[in-house]
Amino acid sequence: MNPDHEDQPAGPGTTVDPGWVAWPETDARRYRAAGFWTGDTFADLLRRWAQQHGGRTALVDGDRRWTYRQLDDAADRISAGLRRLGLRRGDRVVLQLPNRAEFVEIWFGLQRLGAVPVHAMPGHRRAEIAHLAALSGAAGYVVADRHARFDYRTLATQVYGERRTADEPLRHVVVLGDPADSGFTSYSGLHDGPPEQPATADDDPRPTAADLALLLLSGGTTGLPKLIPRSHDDYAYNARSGAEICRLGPDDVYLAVLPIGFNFTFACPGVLGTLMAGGTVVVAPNPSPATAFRLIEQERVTCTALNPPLVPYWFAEYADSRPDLSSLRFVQVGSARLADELARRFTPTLGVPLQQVYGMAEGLINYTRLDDPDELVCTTQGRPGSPADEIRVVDPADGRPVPPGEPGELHTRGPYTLRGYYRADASAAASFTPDGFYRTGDLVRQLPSGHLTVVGRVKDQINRGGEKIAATEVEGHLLAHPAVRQAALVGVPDEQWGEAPAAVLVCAGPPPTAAEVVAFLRGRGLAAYKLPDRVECVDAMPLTAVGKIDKKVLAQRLAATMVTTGPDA
Ligand code: J2J
Repeated sequence: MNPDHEDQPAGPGTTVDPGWVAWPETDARRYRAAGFWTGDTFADLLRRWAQQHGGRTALVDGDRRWTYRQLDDAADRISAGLRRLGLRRGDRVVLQLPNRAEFVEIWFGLQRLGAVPVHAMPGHRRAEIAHLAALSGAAGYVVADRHARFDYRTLATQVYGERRTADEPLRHVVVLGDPADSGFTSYSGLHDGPPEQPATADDDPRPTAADLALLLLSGGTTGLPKLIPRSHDDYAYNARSGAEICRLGPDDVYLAVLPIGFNFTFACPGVLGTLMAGGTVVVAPNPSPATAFRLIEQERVTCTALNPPLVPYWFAEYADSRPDLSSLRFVQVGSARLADELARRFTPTLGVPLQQVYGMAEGLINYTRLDDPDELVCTTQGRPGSPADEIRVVDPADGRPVPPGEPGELHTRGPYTLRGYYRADASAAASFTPDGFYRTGDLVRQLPSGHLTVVGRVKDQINRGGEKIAATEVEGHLLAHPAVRQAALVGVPDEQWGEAPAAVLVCAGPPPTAAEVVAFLRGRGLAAYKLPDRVECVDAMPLTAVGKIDKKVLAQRLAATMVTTGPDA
């Protein structure tokens, strides 16, 4: 706990970055007084963990291991290297690395510099990265050389070309691995330099815990995806509350299976929560169940987090290879709705307790508790992680609370839920109520115990097994096709992903084939998970009473003409 933290003012003006909306001072005071916000920055936290747990293992990646002291030392070196390069406190840096321990090293290196990591996913391509870089005004971009048969240096060259002459130029690209002839900075060069910070005339004051610590990408509903500002205070609490709920301690070993920069993997309680508890983080180089099982046995992993599509693969691989999973205390499943039927089979099949997690990068995280009765664990997506999380379940039409137990839209406010998007335009205000509740766009029912069941969605988003697709973003790209006059992206049921995107188009002249549409979207630099699995051309769109494209009707029509591949087909 930082003894000065009570004196730190919150609100605009305290941060070097005016792009985000801080909590009102009255709430900030309350969160500090209750001990939720401790006044520690991530740079301070890592230093303290190194003092407390120095020789213990913090990180494992293949046969490479980092003690807490080594991780702390790496953060110093990287911070000094980034500073030599010309990066400064407050600079935003897009971080796009696969599951490698270096993600954690550089994340803390950026924190030590006071720079702000912007979490990108490995699947993101030019459209997403250029948008992230522009919206955040990123000065830096960190990539791996190659991963999963994709050359990130080519992507970085494109983005750098677009952004280097912008008002807020992208100045530096760092490559983990071989920069080849890209001309970019090599990560090892940064890492292997002296740990001393070169003193400069403009030596920046240290960031405070009320400052912006990182930016996460929202799933998006309208327009282009937005950036979520997270402060040190709020994000550290996000991880700590998760660690307390999961009772993490120094003997815990967390396996990062999902992308490490995903909020779920990184801080719920994930990587940060495990480090806070003095435990060990093991990085899985790929999400396959065979890899996970091998690492669980080798490293005696105690907990991990999955998305629902992985669950049947775990069942199948378990039946085949019968691994020893006895070290696992629990497995978290979240990011999309886990079918009750799979939830019920989870523990009988794998012999491991299940924890459902329903969270969002915007803040609120719900967890089923480790001692909850089976019925709650198998049919709900948990209850809020903090006693200070405020929940309202309302009629989306008028915002009035629905009767207890009835479905309604979830609105929430609390010590780790944002009050506004980063550098948001006026349309983003619609995501919040006048009294600062975030409108999640999720339809839930709340039980008397406080547990929430996710029953649907009012936002125009498709959840492809945990990967979120903002329909309007893809529609914008579809409309750029010369033959397309109208476009709608809708979610259709999918056996593997739960839900998958389908595009419905009204075209002028001969309609493009599905393959042409997908190639066109790829050419525009869209991530593969956003590409429609199905493309249908129609003469006219069904319209609602107010003249909008009726996506409910479209979804019904698509479902009615689904190609069934089951035994009854
Ligand atoms: C149904 N829908 C869910 C669940 C998320 C932990 C866990 C997940 C995320 C995440 C996260 C769901 N059942 N169990 O950041 O820290 C849908 C909801 C929600 C949206 C948020 C974390 N868990 N969802 O998924 O920002 O629609 O965060 O509003 O990517 O995912 O997506 P995202």
